Order: sequence, then structure tokens, then C-alpha cells
Amino acid sequence: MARLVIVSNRVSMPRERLSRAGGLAVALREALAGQKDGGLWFGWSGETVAEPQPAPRRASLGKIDFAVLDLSPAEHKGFYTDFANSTLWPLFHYRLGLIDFHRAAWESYLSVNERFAEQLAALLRHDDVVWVHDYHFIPLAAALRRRGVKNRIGFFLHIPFPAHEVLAALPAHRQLVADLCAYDLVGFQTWNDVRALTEYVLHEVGGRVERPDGGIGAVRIAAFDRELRVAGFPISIDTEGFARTAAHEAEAEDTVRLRDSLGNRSLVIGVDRLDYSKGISKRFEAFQILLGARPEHRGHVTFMQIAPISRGEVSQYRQLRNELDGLAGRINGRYAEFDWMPVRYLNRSFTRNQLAGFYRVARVGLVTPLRDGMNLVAKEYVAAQDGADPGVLVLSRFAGAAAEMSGAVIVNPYDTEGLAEGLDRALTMPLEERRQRWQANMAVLRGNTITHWREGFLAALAA
Ligand code: ADQ
Repeated sequence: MARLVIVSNRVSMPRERLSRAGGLAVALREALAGQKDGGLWFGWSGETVAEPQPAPRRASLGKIDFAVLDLSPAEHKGFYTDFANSTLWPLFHYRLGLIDFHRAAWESYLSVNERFAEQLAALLRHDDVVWVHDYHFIPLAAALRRRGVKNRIGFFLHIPFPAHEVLAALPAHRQLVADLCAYDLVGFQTWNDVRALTEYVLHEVGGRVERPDGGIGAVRIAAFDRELRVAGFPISIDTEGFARTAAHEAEAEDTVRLRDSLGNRSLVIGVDRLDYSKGISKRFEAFQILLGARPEHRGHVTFMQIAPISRGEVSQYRQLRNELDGLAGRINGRYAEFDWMPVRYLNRSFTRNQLAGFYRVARVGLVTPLRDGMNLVAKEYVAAQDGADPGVLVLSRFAGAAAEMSGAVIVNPYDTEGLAEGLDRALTMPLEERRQRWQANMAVLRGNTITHWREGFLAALAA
């Protein structure tokens, strides 16, 4: 068994408590720990220092080695804030109007990838298998190849891959895709994303695309003098583990306090990083429409939105925060009663256990991204339900999860009236239909867990 090397922007170092970390960090750490020959986790330390040391800082935990590099303030601004978060993120989420492209930021993105590749190449053994994660490191394989690295290198994109004409808004789109083709295997969340890349390769590059017989399995691409495979690997959660946690948390102190505070009212829950891709404003607007159009819900439904501040250094995120503050205030100002507050809006994060308990209390899980790679909150909400009396998932068709969650009430978040109708439908749905929908979703989540995702990707990379 070869050593596994995982590269991601943020590395979960040994001292970090995994109860705070996401399911992904846990899954990747398990993947590394499960290798007979151990594993290496390489990436950014999360620290910005005036003069970064050239060599990585090392740590280890059992059979896992960790190697992290710091960024300089200029790199943090160019690579991370300006290019990854202010160019690639809005572009890949179809928000062309929010892109803030500068050539200097692109140069910084490339040079950080070169610097990281230089350090990683020195740590690699000839038979290591390398698995690179997410949009921060698209050019990493090409930079490693330039240094003579011949290892098998796979890439997984956690966010959507945009359609050809959208991607073309990036001046350097061709080089970015050429760099992507330096991997041996590229994994996306959905087959929609696979299609977007293959269309680009066919129509922009004039490359070759071979679909497998019967339509199942990886697509083979030949472009930029490289051959690679591309496939969909929908990420998931530790379904049974999350369900157990939620059942256990049902009687935990915070869950009980939440339930008591609601009285007989139904809870609608939204949980997101405060990000414009998540469609939180549309959600607030839809809730306002619901209260206006369906007065019977007034006083009987509480909408709780949990949204910790994210990427506060990017101006679009600060604007979104102001917008949401205003919306929450207006809805409460207009509809609140002395004994009922329609919206509870919390700019803070909670532990996974607390969230599991909160999901279980909620009659509706409202997940309305305008575009989302997968959206694990949708899956966690389903797994947290009590099968005897489950809540309803209301899910945007633009979340990757919509391809799997056939039991959800599927909505188009751009249609806020339709969204309000979906919410009304979920709030008034009879028990039998709620059970059937939940069972359909749960069957999918039992058949595709985070372990299936990880093993599926690594098996395809090894094949
Ligand atoms: P994110 O955009 O961060 O991830 P998402 O998948 O919804 O989105 O959440 C990831 C994790 O963070 C979940 O486990 C969730 O519980 C947790 N989380 C979210 N909001 C939280 C909050 N307010 N407080 C505490 N925890 C919170 C990116 C892509 C997604 C993709 C994931 C994984 O944008 O589309 O599903 O990666 O590939």
C-alpha cells in the first residue's frame, strides 16, 4: 500500500480538536491513519507571518505526518483573498458581477502554488499517491510535474465547476484548465460538473472526450498533451454516526432549552457560513412572503438562521452581512409580537453535536443556495431526524445534493414566492408523506457515506 499524501488549503493539525472540525477533516484524517505506510497532510498552516520560513513546519500523530507552510501578508492578500476568494469563488458560483480580477492576484496564486510545489516535491517518495483538494491548488500538479514528479496525483473540487461560457470570463481560463489536466484523476461533486469540463475541453480546446460504455464510470479526456480521467464523487457524511449523535443530543441541555423556548411552534432552521452563495437573503425574503401571504403561520413558526461570519476581509461578505442584518430586523419589526419573534438570527457557530440536536428539533431544514458544490448541511439535517416523526428538507435545485435527495421539496431560490410555497408545503405536510420522503433520502445517505466517497475516489485514483 503506497503512502497517501493529502494537500488542502487548511490542514487540521494534531492539536486541533476534531469535534470542532468538519466531517471532511475527520474523514481525511481517517484516510491517512488507515494507510499501512502512513500518510502525510500538507498545506497552509492558516498563519500569516512577515517572513515565512522556506521549509515546512512538521508535526506527527501516530502514522500521520503533518507539514505546513505559512503565507506572507502579500501572499495572503493575492493568493487567498483576491484570487481564491474574490475571483475563483464567485466565478465558480456563477456570480460574475462579484468578481474582482487583477493580474497581480493571478500571479500570486501561481507563485504560491509554485512555492508549495517546490516544498512538497522535496517530501515526496516515488510511490506516494497524492490527493489535492479544492480550488486553491488547481495548478499544483502542473507545478509538481515541472519538477519531475511522476506520481499519481488526483484532484477533488469541493465547489461547482462552471459552464464553458462562465469559465471563459476568467482571462486565464485556458491555463487554469491546462493545469487541471496535469492531474491523473479529477473528481467533481456531480456529473453536471463533469459535463461542464468535458464541454469546455471539446469546444474550447478541441480535445478528445471518451465516455465509458453504458455511461457509468469515469470519462476519459485527452487535452493539452495529457490523458486523464474525470468523474463525479458526491461527498457525503458519516450517516449513522451523525444520526446516533442527533438521537443522543435529543435530550442534551441545549436541545431541551431550544425546544422549551419554542413551545408549540414549528422551527425552520438554516445553517450556513455567512456566504452569498448560500442564498440566505432569498430565504429571509421567502419567509417574509410566507408570513404576509399565510397569516395562519404568524405566531406559529420560528425561523432560526445560524450563520457565523466568514471571509470578513472580502467586501462583498461585509455587504451581505449588512443586508441580512437589515432583513432580519425588518421582518421582526414588522411581524414580531410581544410573545413571538419570527426570526432568530445568530452570527456564531456551534459544535457539530449542538447542531445535530438543533436539526432534530426543526420541522423544516431550509437549504437554499444559489449554487453549491454539494451542501453537507442538507445531508446532516436528514440524518439527524427522528424517523418516526421526521422533518422536511426544503432544498435548492442548485445544490449538488439535489441530485441525490429525491425526497426533498426541491425549490428554485430565485423564485422567492415559489420558495415561500415550498416552505408552506413542508410546514403543513402530513406525517405519512414526511416519512416517505425521509426514508427515500435516508436510503441514499446510507448507500453513500463519507467513507464511500473517500474510498471511491482513492480506488479510482489507484486504478
Ligand atoms: P461549505 O461551503 O463550507 O463547504 P457545507 O457543505 O454546507 O458548505 O458545510 C460544510 C460543513 O460545515 C458542514 O459539516 C456543516 O455542518 C458545517 N457548518 C456549516 N455552517 C455552519 C455553522 N453555521 N456552524 C457550524 N458549522 C457549520 C464546501 C462546499 C460545499 C461542499 C463542502 C464539502 O461549498 O458545497 O458540500 O465543501 O465538499
